[in-house]
Amino acid sequence: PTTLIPYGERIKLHTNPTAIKILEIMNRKKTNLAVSVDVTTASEALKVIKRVGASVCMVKTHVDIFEDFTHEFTEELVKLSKELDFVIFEDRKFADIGNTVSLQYSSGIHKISSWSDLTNAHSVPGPGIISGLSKIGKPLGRGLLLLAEMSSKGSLAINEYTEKTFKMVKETDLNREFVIGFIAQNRIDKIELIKKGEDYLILSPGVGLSLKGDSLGQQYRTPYECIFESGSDIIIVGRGIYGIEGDEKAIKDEAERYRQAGWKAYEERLNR
Ligand code: S5P
Repeated sequence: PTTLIPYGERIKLHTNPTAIKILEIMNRKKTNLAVSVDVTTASEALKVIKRVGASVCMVKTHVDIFEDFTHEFTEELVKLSKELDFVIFEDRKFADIGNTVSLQYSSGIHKISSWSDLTNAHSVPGPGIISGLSKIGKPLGRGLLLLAEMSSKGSLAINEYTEKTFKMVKETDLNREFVIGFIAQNRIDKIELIKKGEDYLILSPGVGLSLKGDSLGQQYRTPYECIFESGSDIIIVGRGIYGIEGDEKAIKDEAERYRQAGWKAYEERLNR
């Protein structure tokens, strides 16, 4: 199965430039950690990114949270992504018809497609959402993840919904030219795809080393549970890292602690 193949050897199974870039960075920096920077100002986000950048393969944003969003922020973010070697993932969770999402992706205040390597979408509208986003993102070498499962309590994205999301991708984007993986809690590409040279990236949010949950339905698992037990490829950590009490160094150290935990779980998985 995919989970026994090193990240570096999975590069050749992809053609999408963003998928290749992610796996190359993971391999080079020995990290399967993505940090989610859900703070309310762009200036605070940049501070966090500078502290965690060395430990991550990916920085995830919700730019619609920022009170002070400007394109100077995205320019600075792109610059940092090159200097510190990570990909940018705007967690936009598109959920509309193809025509609308293509406009939301390319236009408006945020112009997400112009700076974000990766974004994501719900499968609820059907395959048109993939086509709409692909029209904009594919020519730019961007990647898309579909949400097949969620970390929150009571999520409706389970069982048949999850399976149908996976099938939708297989049927809509035959050669994985744009959809490079899924947000999921488990390895959902259970079929022995790898034999056919097919590979998807599984990214799991809801990760904490000591956090157990919040009052709004979030549920956490450890890096070990995600990577070793569930076969996920990348852990997404938000409050567990940027929310840590302490000085500047505390965030940097915490990111490094999660990187090590995630990488150790991956190495154990390979040697299983
Ligand atoms: O199912 C999901 C999907 C996502 S992308 N559950 C999630 O929590 N997320 C996102 O991951 C969420 O929007 C947030 O940005 C991050 C988790 O943050 P944390 O602070 O709970 O680690």
